[in-house]
Amino acid sequence: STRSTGSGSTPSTGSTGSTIEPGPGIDALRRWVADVASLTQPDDIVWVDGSEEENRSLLTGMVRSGSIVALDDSLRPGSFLARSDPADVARVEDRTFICSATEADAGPTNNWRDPAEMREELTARFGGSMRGRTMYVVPFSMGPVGGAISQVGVQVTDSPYVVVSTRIMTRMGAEALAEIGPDTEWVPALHTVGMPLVADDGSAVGDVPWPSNEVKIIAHFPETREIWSYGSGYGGNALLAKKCFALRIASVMARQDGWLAEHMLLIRLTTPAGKVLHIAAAFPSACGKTNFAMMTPSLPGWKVETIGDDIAWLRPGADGRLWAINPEAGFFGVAPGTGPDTNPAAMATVRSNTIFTNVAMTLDGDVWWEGATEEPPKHLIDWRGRPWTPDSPEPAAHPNARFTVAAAQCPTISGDWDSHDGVPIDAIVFGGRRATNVPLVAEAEDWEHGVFFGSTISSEQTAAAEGPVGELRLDPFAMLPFCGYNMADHWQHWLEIGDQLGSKAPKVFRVNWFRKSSDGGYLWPGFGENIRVLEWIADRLEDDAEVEWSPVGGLPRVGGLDVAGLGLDGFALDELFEVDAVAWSAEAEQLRAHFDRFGDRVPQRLRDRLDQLTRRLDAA
Ligand code: GTP
Ligand code: SPV
Ligand code: MN
Repeated sequence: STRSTGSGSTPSTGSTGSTIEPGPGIDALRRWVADVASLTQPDDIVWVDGSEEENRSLLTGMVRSGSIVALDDSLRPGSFLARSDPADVARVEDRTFICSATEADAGPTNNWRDPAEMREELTARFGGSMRGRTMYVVPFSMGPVGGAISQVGVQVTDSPYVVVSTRIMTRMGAEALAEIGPDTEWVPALHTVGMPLVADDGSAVGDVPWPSNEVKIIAHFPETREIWSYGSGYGGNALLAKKCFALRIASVMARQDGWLAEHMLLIRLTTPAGKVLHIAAAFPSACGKTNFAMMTPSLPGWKVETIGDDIAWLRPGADGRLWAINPEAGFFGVAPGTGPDTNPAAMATVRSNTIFTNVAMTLDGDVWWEGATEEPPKHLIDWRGRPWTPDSPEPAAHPNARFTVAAAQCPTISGDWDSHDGVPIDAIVFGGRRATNVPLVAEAEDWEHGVFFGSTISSEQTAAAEGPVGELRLDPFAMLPFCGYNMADHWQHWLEIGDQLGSKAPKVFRVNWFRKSSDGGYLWPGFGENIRVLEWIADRLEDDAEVEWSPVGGLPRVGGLDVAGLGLDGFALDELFEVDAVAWSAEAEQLRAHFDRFGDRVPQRLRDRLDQLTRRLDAA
């Protein structure tokens, strides 16, 4: 049976749900679940336990109802394909809200709504929203259960897809529930796809494979640490443990309690000499975190092990260094572009027990996406379920098609990926997708300069969110869509963490794999060749490489970066590192406008760094 903790499958008749009050502890949890049920009116309540048996029965039920397809068991064992509604394929940033008490606390880069007004609107929308459906109560731990920096949350959802996905992405079920004692703080997260199966007049509504609503609202209440998500079943909109909790709400917790919640991958790097280094890197969505985290180094003797591919929680440790954990337990990775040459580790990870969303299907029941093989199969079913051939005008997989798979299945996973204390960080890397201006790698002078790097990341927009792909935007700390409070306060918080770390602070770097030549091709081969940049970073950490200081940071000296065998001509190398003072002066003016958006919340130390950049460019 999937009914486990016996906390009543009949909704409580207690309060009306208009005043859902989160609070610490298990009694508060029971009350909250009862209140949500009386508001949303599901047919059934199921407390999930996370067991294998429960998972199998959920998947079987979804196959039977047609909401997912079982892939061929010999080609892709234990794996499934979900096709979303074509209008529900990515995060919806313009429908994502930070409902802090004051608008200034959300800051100019977040959509803000008055918390009382939003609560009222959501309460109305959630009213009866689960009629005819099952409401799942999903306890989860972010970070290893009982770990020093771990946190628990409970998501209520009417989507079984969300349940099976959360089981992969977090430590979900009985163990997490057992963490919630009378005094435990847990984050309540409400989710509905917003498509009840019973209309207001009582008539039945037919279900669809991917229920969702035209209206989508992803709301966060930082002061009460609550999440309400309405109308979407997709990824970051619906798997609330991920972006909503582990970044937006956690960033608020982290600021209050002296740690950091960041959109960062984590790796363990072993040099040929046997030196072990841990590196955290922040790149915006669909800008290479998963690929970097699973890198197969092209240089002999180097080893990269995966700790996390999307989110890191970092905290100063007792030894004064910065320690980090991956709060997740799985990967929700971009499928297109993932192939045996670019990311063999990811290809091996998704061989089995994987939920694919919006990829194409082969006629024999396997999956395919652009880049999975060099040549596409002659016939496919595209991500919308339509026949597809190589002559079809549209891609077979949606550009934001994803795989959901357990981290433990990754061949490059590090032995200490789920250690309770995490790993000590040696270097922090910021990156973005920039066709121009930004050099392949640059080093910050110190932590403060590194915070300046982070605060000024810009990147060309990708398909990970709704919006114009390719448009350049400032994405500070790769957190533009994920910071739960005023972004300028985030920069101040980073400066304060640096003050605390002092000489034990990690070194900071900026990278750009995506610079293009005038003919439009990438100048840098990327992927496994990115080890060459890591080699230079490792050498810098050991004081083994020289640096040439430019207005935009420290660059490798000529010959300092090992490019042997890449076939890059001197011209391409020059282009990769060119710092064009005129173009950068224009960029600096954009950065000034970027800072001005935040008014006097911008730390003076960062403004000074910008002035310094301008002075250096003028002198160059
Ligand atoms: P999210 O899961 O959205 O946060 O994305 P991510 O940052 O993990 O990006 P991911 O590694 O999935 O890569 C996104 C896209 O960038 C894929 O199509 C990759 O093939 C491509 N990509 C990743 N690394 C490189 C690289 O070094 N060079 C080039 N040219 N493309 C890359
Ligand atoms: C991202 O967009 O950064 C993702 C995918 O990792 S989602 O979970 O949808 O946010
Ligand atoms: Mn991401």
